[in-house]
Amino acid sequence: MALLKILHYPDERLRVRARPVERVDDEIRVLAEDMLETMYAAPGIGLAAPQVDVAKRVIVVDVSEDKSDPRVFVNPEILAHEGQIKTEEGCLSVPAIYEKVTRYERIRVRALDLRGEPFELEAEDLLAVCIQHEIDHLDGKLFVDYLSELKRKRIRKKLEKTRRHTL
Ligand code: GNR
Ligand code: NI
Repeated sequence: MALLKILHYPDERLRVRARPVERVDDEIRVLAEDMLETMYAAPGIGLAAPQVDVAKRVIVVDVSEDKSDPRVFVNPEILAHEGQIKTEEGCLSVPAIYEKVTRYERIRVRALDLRGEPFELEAEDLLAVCIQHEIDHLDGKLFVDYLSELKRKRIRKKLEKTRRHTL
């Protein structure tokens, strides 16, 4: 088990489109375990591999209150969606910034599990929002991309400033 370092906006590595996993092997299983550990330690309710500088289509999610529902999705795809929901989002790669984003309210997702077996899942509300947020990371997209250019610019300036302090 290992804690991984989380990249922060505006790091360009968060903008790379992650590559599909061709074979779910031990390397992917270790990555998923390390991502779950990193997510819980943060703490967060989701994490995508590009956030820890791995350009592969792997995400982990746990929206339970007691870390009792870890889920791993390899090569996730949204097959169908319904409704819209506007919720306040945050991101471990955009620390201390919270803004409302509109997402699908219900989604049907297909992915591979850690044995490499395909599965499908219906998700709604926070779980659906979190999965959409994580899949966006796989496509190099961040929740700040849904905000106005002015808001995004303010956030970028703020994070560049705090980054200079912590370096
Ligand atoms: O911890 C997280 N909380 C959160 C809240 C609302 C919508 C999405 C999220 S995901 C975020 C962790 C993260 O950055 N995942 O990529
Ligand atoms: Ni995020």
